[in-house]
Parts: sequence; C-alpha cells; structure tokens
Amino acid sequence: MLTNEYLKRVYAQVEARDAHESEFLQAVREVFESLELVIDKHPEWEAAGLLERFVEPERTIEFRVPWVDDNGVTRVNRGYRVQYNSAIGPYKGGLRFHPSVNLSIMKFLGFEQILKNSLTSLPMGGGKGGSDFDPKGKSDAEVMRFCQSFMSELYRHIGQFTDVPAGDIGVGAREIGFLFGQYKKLTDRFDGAVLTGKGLTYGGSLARTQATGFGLCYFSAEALKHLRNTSYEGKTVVVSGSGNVAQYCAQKVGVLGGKVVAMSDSQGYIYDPNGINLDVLFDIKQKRRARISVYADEVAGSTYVEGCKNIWKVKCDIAHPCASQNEMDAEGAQALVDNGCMAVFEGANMPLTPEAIAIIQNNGLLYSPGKASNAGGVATSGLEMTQNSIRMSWSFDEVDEKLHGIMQNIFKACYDASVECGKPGDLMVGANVAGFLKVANAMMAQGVV
Ligand code: NDP
Ligand code: 2IT
Repeated sequence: MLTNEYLKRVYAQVEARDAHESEFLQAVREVFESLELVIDKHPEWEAAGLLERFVEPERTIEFRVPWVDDNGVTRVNRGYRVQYNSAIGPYKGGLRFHPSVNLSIMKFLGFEQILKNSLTSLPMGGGKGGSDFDPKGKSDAEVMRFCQSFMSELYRHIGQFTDVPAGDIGVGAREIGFLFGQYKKLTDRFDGAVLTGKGLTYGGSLARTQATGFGLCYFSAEALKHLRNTSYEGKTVVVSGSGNVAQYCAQKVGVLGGKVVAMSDSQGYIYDPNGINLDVLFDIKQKRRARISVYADEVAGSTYVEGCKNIWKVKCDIAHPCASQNEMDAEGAQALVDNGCMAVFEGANMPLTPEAIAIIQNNGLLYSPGKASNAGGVATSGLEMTQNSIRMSWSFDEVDEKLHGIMQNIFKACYDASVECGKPGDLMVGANVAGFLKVANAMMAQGVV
C-alpha cells in the first residue's frame, strides 16, 4: 500500500491519465511501493517534479506498418517505440512482435527497462518498441517485408547515440537481420551499434544469444549461495516458455547441476522426468519453429499437458518463469508453495502478478524480479555496442566472463540496497531502489528536461 503523500499523488495522476493501461499501472505501482522506503530521505525530488517526469516517456512514437502478404493482400499493423528515459545513456531496449502488443505493454516494458539498464551499471537509458504483428505462421518473405516496412519509419528515430533497439518476444536473429539490412539501405551507413542481437558475420557479439538465460542462472546461483547457502546442484527446475530466454536458461541450469523437468509454450507444457532433452527441444524450436507438443511425440517417457499455466503445478525446487507478463497468478504461486519450491527467479518481464509475488514472498521463498535477474541480455547488448564502437570482437569466454561479473554485481547491488532499506534479502525492493537511485541522481543533475 502507498502511504507517502508524494508517491500517492503521482500514482493517482498516472491512474487517472492512463486508467486503461493495466500492465503499465502494475509496473509503476510495484516500483512506487519499493520507493516508500527511500522517499522520505529525498524531499528535493518532489520539489523537482522528479517522479512526475520519471513516469512520463520522453517521447512515444506510434506508426502505421503496411506490408503485402504472399497472396498479394495488403496488411496494416501498428508500430511503436517508447523512448522512455535517456538520463544515463541512449534509449535501449528490445522490440516485441506479438499480437498482444499495445501501448500499455510497450510502456510497462520501457519503464522496467529504465531500472534494469541502470542496474547493469552500463550507460544505457530505457526504451521499448514493437508491433502487434504476429510472426507465427508467416513465411520468411512476409517477415522480411514486414521488417522492412517497420524500419522504413523507425530508422529516422534511432541511432547509436539516440536509441538502440534489440530483440524481445518474436524478434530474434532473423528479424534483426532484416531490420539491420533495411536500416543500412535507407541511411547508407554501416552503423553497427544502432541495433544489437546482430548476426556474428555483421557485428553481433558472441554470447548475446545465450546471455539472458545464462545471466539469469548466474544471478540465481549468486542468490542461492549468499541467501540460502546452496546451489543448483541436484535441484529440480521448472522453466516456463521455450523461446530464447527459456532455452539458454535450461541449458545453463543443466551445466550447473540442476535438472529441468518441464517447459512450455503459449498452448501447453511438456513434462519429462528424465530431464528435458535440449537437443530435441532446440531442433523443434529453432529449426522447425514447431509447437512444444511435438516433443512429447518424439521423446519416450515425456508427456504434454494443454494449458501453459498448469506448468506451476509441476513439483520443483526452483521455478524460472521465462515466457511473458502475468503468466503466474495466485493459483500458480500457491501451487509452487504447496509443492515445497524454494525460489522463483524471473527470466521474463513481470511474469508474476502482484498477488503471486505476495504469496511467494510471504511464504519465505527467494524471489527476484526480472529487471534484476534478466538484465544479462541487455547487459550483453551493451557489450555488443562497445565491441562495435572499438571495432573489435571479443571471444565467447571473454563476453561470458564479463556477463558473469555483471550479474554478480547486480545481485550485490540489489542485496546491499535491500539491507539499506531495512529489508535484507528482499531483492524486489533492492532492485527497484538501486536501479532508481542512479537514474534519479542523473535526472536531478541534468535539471528539468
Ligand atoms: P521468444 O519469442 O523467444 O519466446 C517467447 C516464449 O514465451 C515462447 O515459448 C512463447 O510461446 C511464450 N509466450 C509468449 N507469449 C506468451 C503468453 N502470452 N503466454 C504464455 N506463453 C507465452 O521470447 P524471449 O525468450 O526473447 O522472451 C521471453 C521473455 O523474456 C519476455 O518476457 C521478454 O520480454 C523477456 N526478456 C527477453 C530478453 C531477450 O534478450 N530476448 C531479455 C530480457 C527479458 P509461443 O511460441 O507459443 O508464443
Ligand atoms: O527485456 C529486455 O531486456 C530485452 N528484451 C533485451 C533488450 C536489449 O536491448 O538487449
């Protein structure tokens, strides 16, 4: 509950203005509840209208994306780029192509990205973009024409010192390639650092593909060690989703000694008591772009269950939600608690509803918010920008080692802030406060802009 008058007033303004943007309101509320613990020490923030400015994107771009499908029919999608906050660096954040995309989702993701990017300690502001285009079931040629049309508008708003997009749901190596090609054609510049997540032959960084999932495990291992004196060794793990983040999270869990027994897509989940065979899963998802149910057809001893939310009923020690926002509700959280789960570390952005977070925390489970534990993706995007700027590329191990160090530092920053706030081990409060303080400091120093 909000008690501070300044926080209450600004939240009420946001609620009045953006009443229909439920995901955005949810993200702002969570952060404001954490800021209760530091706001009294900073009366200068109110005088400078800091929170009013913080919740308002610096710029929001919405545009038409017309394209022609393989049957010659003209289609029109909606494109967005929310350039949220550039206090500590150029806007940075992914592009999401998914039919559910709307302004509320873009704003919640951009808002979260400000704090996440701050936590990485790299000089990146926050932004997000995307479209309600659904790449599923489209041919490569259709995806290419869509990406070209999308970039035909976006190119005038981005640049390595302005705004640097990357991938997110529905935007992987294929889409980034098409987007980069069109940017280059329109500007006649090989401006490598304008997009991250590029292919390795044209300026991409080794380990960027793996970075979010690997980083999630590095962060979680740190939390398990320091807060529970344990590790992944021998643990049973459930990972929701089966996209980029989920795949490489599952791979690293295995390397660290855990066993992933369930994974999902938006239709349902697979359960494999022997541990998910990642060779089969990667082939289904990366090469065939097929449904996860195919796994149960091909791997003996595994089963497929309709309905992705049921995955939280699978007994596990550690849960990694890596699919999408609000994918775990109170029922899912309660099922984890009842089955003796010890930790929930988020790979997706805001995958737990507020009710689910409360159940997890009130029952003493370890919990980390995505803005801390999934920051390895954007951190490695930052490393990709560095390599582009110095015109060098580092080895896989060099990037991976830097990523590991960054995730350890993020854990420490969150933990230290949780202690300073009188809530030791509350990594949600720690992430929100540590991420915010740096941005607030930079905004205060730069005046009312
Ligand atoms: P992908 O598109 O590679 O995979 C998304 C996965 O989530 C798919 O398995 C998809 O299933 C499932 N999914 C998507 N929407 C829903 C939904 N509404 N309900 C249930 N399942 C759903 O995306 P990523 O792996 O890149 O992203 C996953 C999450 O991680 C997102 O929240 C993203 O914002 C976050 N993230 C991504 C980063 C990155 O570097 N890629 C960095 C940090 C966070 P289906 O195929 O059936 O749609
Ligand atoms: O949510 C995220 O952090 C991402 N989708 C990655 C953003 C990036 O710029 O690499």
